[in-house]
This record gives sequence, structure tokens and C-alpha cells, in this order.
Amino acid sequence: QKQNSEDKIRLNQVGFYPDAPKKAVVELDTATTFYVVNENTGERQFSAALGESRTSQYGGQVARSADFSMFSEPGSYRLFVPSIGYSHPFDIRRNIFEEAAKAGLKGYYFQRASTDLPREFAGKWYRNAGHQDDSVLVHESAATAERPTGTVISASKGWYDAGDYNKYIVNSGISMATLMSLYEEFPNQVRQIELNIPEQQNDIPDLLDEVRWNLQWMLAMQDPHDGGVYHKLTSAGFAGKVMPHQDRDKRYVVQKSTSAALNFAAVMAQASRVFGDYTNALPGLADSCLAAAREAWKWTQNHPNQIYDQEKLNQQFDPDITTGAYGDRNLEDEFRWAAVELYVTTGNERYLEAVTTIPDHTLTLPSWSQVGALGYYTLLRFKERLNPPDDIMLSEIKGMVIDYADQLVNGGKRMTYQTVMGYKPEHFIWGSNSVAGNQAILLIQAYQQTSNAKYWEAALSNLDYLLGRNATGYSFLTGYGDRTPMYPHHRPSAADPIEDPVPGLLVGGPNAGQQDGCEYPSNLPNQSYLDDWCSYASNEITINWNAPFVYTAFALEALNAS
Ligand code: G3I
Ligand code: 9MR
Repeated sequence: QKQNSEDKIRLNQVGFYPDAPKKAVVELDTATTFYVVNENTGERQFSAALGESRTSQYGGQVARSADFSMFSEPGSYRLFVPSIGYSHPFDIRRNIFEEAAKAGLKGYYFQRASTDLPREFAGKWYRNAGHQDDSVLVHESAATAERPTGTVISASKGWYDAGDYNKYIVNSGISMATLMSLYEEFPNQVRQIELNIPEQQNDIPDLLDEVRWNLQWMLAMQDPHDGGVYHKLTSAGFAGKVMPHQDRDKRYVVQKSTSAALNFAAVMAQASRVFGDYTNALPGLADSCLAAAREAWKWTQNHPNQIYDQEKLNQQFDPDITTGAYGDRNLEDEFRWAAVELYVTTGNERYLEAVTTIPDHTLTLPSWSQVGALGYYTLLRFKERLNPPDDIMLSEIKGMVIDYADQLVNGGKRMTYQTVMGYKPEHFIWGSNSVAGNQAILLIQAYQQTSNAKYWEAALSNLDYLLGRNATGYSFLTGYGDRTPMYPHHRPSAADPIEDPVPGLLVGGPNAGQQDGCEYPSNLPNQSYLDDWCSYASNEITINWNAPFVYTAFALEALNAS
């Protein structure tokens, strides 16, 4: 397959800050020099030697770096390498990632259930409301005396999880936490974010308006009779490739689970802090969230191990449920996270006493099933407010974050692509782009603790990865960059008549597992990506993958401006 010259020069297709590192990776060639060429005048404004050639640890590629960090003049450019040609275009300027960050956040608006998306806010992707979810059935697996099988409940709003139309509490957990943490970490900058969404004129920051859409749904997923939380709201199977309003399948709430209750408790405890800043505009919301968190936590103390096991469930109950399981079996980290959020919100140490090991001595990168570190980030964020401050605990947590960040920084040094992302094959799992994003968030935590620029730069390297400096040559955010996914596994994008997919959605990215069985262009882990509807294991989109992208892009913006 013949490649365009653009594809032979890999770089962040959105662009670069004037005062930050600027790197591209060039396929090995006889060339030794590269140029920065002004897109408007054609003038060559900078040139330098290409770096040493490096072999990718995954094989298949030998490449050289083009480092133009020294060049800082704002403008629109391409790189030019004689005998290869021109790169994708890019800009150099301040606030270079602001638009992409806002698009990533607006991506949640496009995922809203139970509402029309009018042209005014959705542009050419306007669509009808889908899934009112005001007559949802209690599934056999969730039946209780108060709510027997078939009881009708209402649980409207919320975001669709992904390319499918179901709403899952577990995955809402990390997604909501990441967005609310962005607000808690950078409140002044977040208050300035303006999205073109229906609530833009109210007194709440737009990011929190968007969060509230999902929060309202989550609140309805708690059974008021016992405080337990349904694992998900779902149709029995995945819908076809149809628009939201065309999916008429029955919707159910299924078995309550400990993981759902803990994710719910953590989110509600944090939401109570966050919306506590807006009690005039939203009277009662913060209190309701805290009460809901406490009830869910209490439920988990009596149901510490109610695992969601979909296969077992289908042996006992009808109808069979075949949608996403998010079936986590190890809930220690969920307990730790929920306990921390409740503790920080209430100041009540009883919550910490209920969980054995804080910290747990090994830090694991956050994902939908690994949430322990979310609690550690929260403790570091609120260390001044802890009463009494537990210095030993906090210094151990800080040490773990910095150790992990150092491993990432060192690992990244070996990389052909000079990104942190990808130095281990294990990074290339289902949703690997969220690995890149969560690595960047961890690096930003380390930067906040130390002010050492190497962590900020390493986080930036992963944003460079997500926006194009990677082995696939794609910028993974739909609509942002010169070569972006056109056929994501996203039902509205596939079913609507619009050529361009819904913008601002981050696809899953390279996944060595290739569990969808589609025909990938390569079997190398870092190139196991296919821009096709077929590839739900590498080209779907989800709320928990967009969130770390949004966090990283906005945090880098906030820190570059300060
Ligand atoms: O973590 C292990 C890793 O240690 C191991 O080396 C590797 C080998 O294959 O597997 C890794 O686990 C994978 C895990 O994702 C990583 O997060 C599992 O194999 C893989 O099956 C699992 O995929 C999950 C997928 O659902 C299938 O259950 C994804 O995490 C999860 O994001 C995805 O979520 C779906 C929802 O169910 C439905 N909605 C769409 C959403 C995105 O595709
Ligand atoms: O469309 C489904 C997607 O949203 C899920 O993430 C994915 C994994 O659970 O499953 C997709 O549905 C596929 C199903 O699992 C197998 N047959 C093909 C479906 C996609 O067309």
C-alpha cells in the first residue's frame, strides 16, 4: 500500500505551544535534514538535522526524530523532508489545544440520552431524542419485594456509554470522577470553559452542566428502598446500526452490584463537594448527593461481594442480557476509592477505618476496573483540608505517584515515537488511548506535587501521541487533525446520513487483542488499529476514554497559561 508523504511524518496534527517541545518522527530515508515551512508563504523558516535512527521495539519500523523545539514563532506550518515530502499541516500558538479539549467535552453532549440535539447546539449532527427511559423495567435479576419483576421505573437522561446505547454505572464512575477532578484541580480555568450547550446561560460552569446530565440519571439508579444501585440500564442485546430514536428495544435495570454501589458512592460524594459550590443555583443537590452516597455505602457494608457475573445471571434469569458486563471481580480498589471520597467530603474517619489498606503500597493506573488511584489523587488534592493531616499516609501516596511517574518518564525515553505511551506492549489493550490519557493524568499529578517540568513534558508527549505522533498515523480524536477516524464504531455516526462522524470523540486505539476478529492492517501491538465500523475493539468510542483526553488537554492548557 502506497503511503502519502503526510503519513511518513508523524506529528501532533493539531499543533504545538511556542515554548514547549516540538517533535516529529520521520520514516527512515536517505534524508538527513528537515525544514519547517510556512503554510502560507512557502518560506522555509527553520531547518535542522534529523536525529539518530531508532528501531521500534515492536519491529516493522525504523525512524528518525525531527526536533524543532527551538522554533517558536506562532503560525501555520508543515514539515518538509526532501525525498519524502510534506507532513500534515499544524499550528504553533498559545492555547493550541483549547479547541480540541472543548470538542472532547462537547462529545458528552452528543452522547446525551433522552433529549433532542437541535441544530443550534449540534450543528449538522442534530438528531431526535432517543431513549426517554421513563418506563424502564426491573429485570428478574433485580426483583425485590418492593419492586418485583416488571416494575416500571424512570431513569432518564445520562450519557450513552459508548458506540452502544446502554448506560452503565461502573463506567460512569471513572468518567464522572475524571471530569469532576478536572474542575476540582483547576476551578478557575474550568469556570471559563464555554460550550455551546443548552445550559450555557445559567450560573453553573458548562462542564458541570454536562456532568449534571449524567448525575441525574445516576441518582435514579439507586433503589430508594435499600440504597443499592442497579449495575446498568440496558436493552437485552446491543441495538442494530440505528439512530437513537429508532432503537425501540425494551430497557431494563438489572441486578444491583457492589461495584455499582461503590462507584456510585464515590461519584456522589465528590459531586456533593463540587455542586456544594453552587447551592444557590442548585439548592438541595449537594445534600441529595451526599445522602445518596451514604445510603449506597451503607448497602455495600451489608453486600460486600455482590459481583456482577453476567453468565451466572443468564443461567438464572430471563431474558438473557448480552450487553457490556463491566464485570469487575476485585473490589478492594473500589472500596478504597469510595471510602476516600466520603472521608474527604464529610471529614469522618470512620470511612477510612472500614477499609484495610490505604495506601495499598502499589499504585495501579486508573481504568474502569482499577479506581484506587482516583482516591489517592483526591487525598493529594485536599491534603490541606484533611483534619488531622495524616502526613505518613500522604507522603507515601506522593512517593508512589512520583515513583510511577518516573517509571513512565524513563520508559518513554526508549521510544521511537518519544512518547510515554507504548513503551510496554501491555499498554495496547482495549481502549489503549485511555491508557495514554491516564498516564498523562498521573504525570500531571506528579507535576503538581513537584513542579518538575519533565512530568509536564511527558504528559504532553502523550497528547502528541493521541493527536498523531504514533505508529498508526491517526489523530484519534474525531474531527481534530488532518487524518482522523472516519468510521468509528459509534451508532449515530454510522447511521446518520452525514459523512463526518460526530466530532470530539476519542476512539479506543491500537489493541493487540483484536477481539473483534476484523482484518487489521498489522498484527504489531502499536499498529493494531482499524478505522472501520467492524472494529469495535479498536475503533469504538466511550465516555471513559474521552474523559482522560479532556482532562489532559485542559490541564496542559491551564498549566501552560500559568
Ligand atoms: O487487562 C488485561 C491485560 O492484563 C491482558 O494482558 C489483556 C490480554 O487480552 O487483556 C486485558 O483485559 C482486557 C480489558 O478489556 C482491558 O481493559 C480484556 O481482554 C478485554 O476483553 C476487555 O475489554 C473490555 C470490553 O468492554 C469487553 O468486555 C473493555 O475494557 C471495555 O472498555 C469494553 O467496554 C465496552 C462495554 O462493554 C460496552 N460498551 C462499549 C464499551 C467499549 O467497547
Ligand atoms: O456494538 C457492540 C459494541 O458497542 C460493544 O462494545 C462490543 C463489545 O461488547 O460489542 C459490539 O457488538 C458486537 C457483538 O458483541 C458481536 N457481534 C457484532 C456486534 C457489533 O456489530
